[in-house]
Amino acid sequence: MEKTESVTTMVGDVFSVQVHTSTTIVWPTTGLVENAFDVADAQGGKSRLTGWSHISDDVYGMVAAAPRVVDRMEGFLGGEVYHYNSKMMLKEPRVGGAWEWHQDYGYWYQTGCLYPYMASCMIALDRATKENGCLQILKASHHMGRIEHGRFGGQTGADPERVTAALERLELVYCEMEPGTALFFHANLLHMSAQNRSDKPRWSFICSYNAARNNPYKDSHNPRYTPLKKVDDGAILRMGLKISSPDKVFVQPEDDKTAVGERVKA
Ligand SMILES: O=C(O)CCC(=O)C(=O)O
Repeated sequence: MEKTESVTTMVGDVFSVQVHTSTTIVWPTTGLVENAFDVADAQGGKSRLTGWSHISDDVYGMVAAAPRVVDRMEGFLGGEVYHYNSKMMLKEPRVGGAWEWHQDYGYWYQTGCLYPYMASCMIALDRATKENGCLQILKASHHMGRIEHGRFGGQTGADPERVTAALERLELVYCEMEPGTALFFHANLLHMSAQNRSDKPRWSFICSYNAARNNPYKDSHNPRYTPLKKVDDGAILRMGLKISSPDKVFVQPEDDKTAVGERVKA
């Protein structure tokens, strides 16, 4: 049986040593910036992200394989999980775009997952506030089940009529987060984030998991079941500032049929 009762949980200081902030690293050498792409929001803005499918031998790979993340996911989803994808969300000052209301399963339904036995962990790298476009969620909306999704800008978004009805009935929570805080949420939780009009970046790392028993029935840019090797707690620190491994394979915008992405021009 799927466990979904308490699946939206914010855990303070999951990563007591802050991995980095968007301003402390020389980003262009890591591949994270070179492989970024933009996805248009519905208001003329562009949301920037970099994605990859497999856990890599770098600090973000160690975070995605850390027991403090994976064990919680296995508790939420009621059994073994594997890594489905990781993303760096690069919400830049003043120009960072919005994410329209959606359920992640609105995307992953399209990638051949029969059940919504999927969840994500969002870790704040910068301080996330209302001003710089923190995540907004509709509390307990995952109990609504999958909502129809369509195309909004370049994104997959939830049926606006349903979203309006849900907004009238459910509590809207602004997930303001200190760096190192992690938010665990179910794939059917309705969420969005506004454009960043502030002068502060809002970078976040998101790692997502699928239940091993929910192996997709078809190929997509996201992986089929691949056993996840958990690492010990010290692995993150041992990686130090190895932000990206040289053999890391990034998702290319043309491979992702669930969104219309545009490569960022150098
Ligand atoms: O980074 C954000 O603000 C939103 C990310 C999001 O909605 C997602 O990855 O599903």
